[in-house]
Amino acid sequence: MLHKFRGTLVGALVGDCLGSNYEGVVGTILWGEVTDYTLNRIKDEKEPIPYTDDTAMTRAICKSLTEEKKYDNRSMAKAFVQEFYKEPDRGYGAAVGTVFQRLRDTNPEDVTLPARSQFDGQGSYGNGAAMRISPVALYSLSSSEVQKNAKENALITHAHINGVNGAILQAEAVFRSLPLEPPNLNTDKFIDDLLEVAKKLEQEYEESTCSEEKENSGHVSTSSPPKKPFSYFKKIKEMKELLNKGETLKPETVVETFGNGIRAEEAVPAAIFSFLHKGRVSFQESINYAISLGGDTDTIASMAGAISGAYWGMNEIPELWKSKCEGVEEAVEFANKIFELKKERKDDN
Ligand code: R7I
Ligand code: MG
Ligand code: MG
Ligand code: MG
Repeated sequence: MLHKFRGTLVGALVGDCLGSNYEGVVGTILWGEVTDYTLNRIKDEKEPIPYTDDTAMTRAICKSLTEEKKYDNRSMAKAFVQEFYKEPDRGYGAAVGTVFQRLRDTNPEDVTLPARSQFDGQGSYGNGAAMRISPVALYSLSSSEVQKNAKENALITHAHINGVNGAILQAEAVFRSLPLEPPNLNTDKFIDDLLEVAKKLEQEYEESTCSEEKENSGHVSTSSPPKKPFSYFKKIKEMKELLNKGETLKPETVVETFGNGIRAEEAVPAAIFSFLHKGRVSFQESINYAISLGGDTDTIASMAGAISGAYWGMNEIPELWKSKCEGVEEAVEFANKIFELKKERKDDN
């Protein structure tokens, strides 16, 4: 299992580093171009290929978990703020810096407060909560704990339901890959499990907004209008149909179906799809394929890398990538520590 913990964090890291070469490219990228970069051109890099905000925030989660030896949202918020002000130029999303500034300047009792005031009270639907969430999946003991911790963590920066649910689903995807034994991936089972999670999240949300509306009836509501949630359930169902066609799908078709942008509702399904379609073949294919989708390449490749790394483990990540990307050693150290922490928690239970 330790090699799978390492695979998760190093997988997320190399996806971020390699994908960042193309972040923001409009449209899909030719397979030959991607593989020429990731398998040949990087051999000539003299300096380590730098990681971006995706990894910076993942590291902050690792730091908080291993220092506190438990999940604590105040400590998480503090770790994000510290990491951001230490290196603000790692390529963070345009709006999230304001959250860190408010957290630092006002030190609110409730650390989710600054994120809730963004975008007219709707909160950010960016993929920034999902992109960093893999350590939470490693740390948590059960699916319900994964969901609880991922949600709390997401709410520090992303109040929008689509940002939160994207983080929960990405964490679940990593959590459910950990116990699987490659190379015989039961794609349908994997998808059905995620469908169940998505369905429950969407039902819960509907129930909570219904009861809010009842409470508010007769009063002039001061809260923002209800946020229409994106249906991850429907999208994952489409994914199942697409995968069962049993043919190699053109990246253009995939991008038309899922998108490749900074919205969590695009990037998370695109990453899960990259794992199920190509990550089942090898770790390497998963990353190259995720990058070939274009758009938010560092983030989609990082999330696909976390899921595929949890599935394949550290030894299946190409040596070239492990030797060229910045921060691999630290990712391994964090994986070791979280592995020990989880073992202690299991023994205590
Ligand atoms: O989600 P976030 O942390 O960004 C992550 C992305 C990844 O690609 C990283 O690699 C990095 O490059 O950035 O940061 P946010 O600023 O919360 O969200 C990203 C962007 O999504 C925002 O800056 C907005 O442009 C957009 N966005 C919204 N636009 C309109 N209305 C997010 N939420 C909204 C919204 O509600
Ligand atoms: Mg980034
Ligand atoms: Mg960006
Ligand atoms: Mg990105």
